[in-house]
Amino acid sequence: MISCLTKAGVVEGSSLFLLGDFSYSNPCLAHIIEGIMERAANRIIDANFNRAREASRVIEEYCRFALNSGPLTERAKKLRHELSASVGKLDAGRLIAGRDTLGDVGVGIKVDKQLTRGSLMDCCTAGCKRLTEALRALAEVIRIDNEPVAKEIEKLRYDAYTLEKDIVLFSDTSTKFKGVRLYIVITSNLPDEVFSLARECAAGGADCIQLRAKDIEDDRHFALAVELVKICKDAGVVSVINDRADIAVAAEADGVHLGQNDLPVEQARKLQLIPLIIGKSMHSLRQLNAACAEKPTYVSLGPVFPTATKPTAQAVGLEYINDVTKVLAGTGICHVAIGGITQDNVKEVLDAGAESIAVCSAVTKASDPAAACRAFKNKIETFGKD
Ligand code: TZP
Ligand code: MG
Repeated sequence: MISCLTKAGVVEGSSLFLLGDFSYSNPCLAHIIEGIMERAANRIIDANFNRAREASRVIEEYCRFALNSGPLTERAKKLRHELSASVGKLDAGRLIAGRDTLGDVGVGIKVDKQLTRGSLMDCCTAGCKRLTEALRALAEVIRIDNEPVAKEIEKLRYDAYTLEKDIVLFSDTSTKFKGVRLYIVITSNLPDEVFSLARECAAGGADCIQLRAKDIEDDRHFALAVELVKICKDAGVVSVINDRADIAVAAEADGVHLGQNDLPVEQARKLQLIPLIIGKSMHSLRQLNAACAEKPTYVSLGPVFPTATKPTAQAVGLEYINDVTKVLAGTGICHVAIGGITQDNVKEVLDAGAESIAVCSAVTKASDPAAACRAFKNKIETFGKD
């Protein structure tokens, strides 16, 4: 099967030492060496096929059970199946015949920290590294005898790199956003007002604060964003900038919130220097598929009720919240319900299936914004426990 392997063979442990391109005077010896090298190649293919399959299964389980992301799970699964299909084109009998786990000299060899796994993400990262290493080893050895299959394996290696990147971006941003239950939108372009509100909301337990500054020059907008991000970072609160991906990136905010007429999610993502939380407004079921296809970190659903903060927008109602949150379950995309939410109606919104609540005027126009945040947070956190 792998005849050319013998050309540069160095066979240890069998008392045969050969270097260079030999023409064997003894056909019997040549035949033996050829067999030994073919077996070695089959062992490498068998071991790395198993390694790659197992690694892709770890990745798939992480996407499925930790990230709860259907699309990423599907990609990991597809990669595993394509790998099996490619290796399935080789001679399975020879591969398994070469297996010698007990005689494998590499089994007991360990290096420091090799097995360090501090989190599920570490398991996934280790799986991604192992997968691409195994795919590289597979392609190298398979190429000796079967260039078309080697090419398929190489393509899978590039798919694996892209999958790893998408998992890290998704994992980083959605993990950060998953902790957000109370999201405060500060609609103002006045520095003193923005900063004092941000401090009070952070003190009151807001998990995320969005700067929604309209009618403002870029330089002033940027300065507002920088200070807001600082306040949020100091308080351990997620910071989001409305409308402007460029300002969000330049101010090193955690995220940007995009409306239907803002930059598309994909283009905003291209600007990121670190994984950027990307939110997208969704006002109707009709926009659901398009919004999901863009793979934002979260979508905002609203306005749930009519609101003076966005007077031209049509209220979507509680049934819509119920419908959309059901569809979003299993996509890995988070959501916040927004629009006209007060302490009197927040329970209805949670009842309808919302897990996170975004509030503007009921907090920012309250006489004590920190106390208003505290009251909202308490209602959200105790929901379903009474
Ligand atoms: N998007 C949909 S409704 C809304 C936005 C920005 C405004 C929410 O403000 P409020 O005062 O909480 O109704
Ligand atoms: Mg906008």
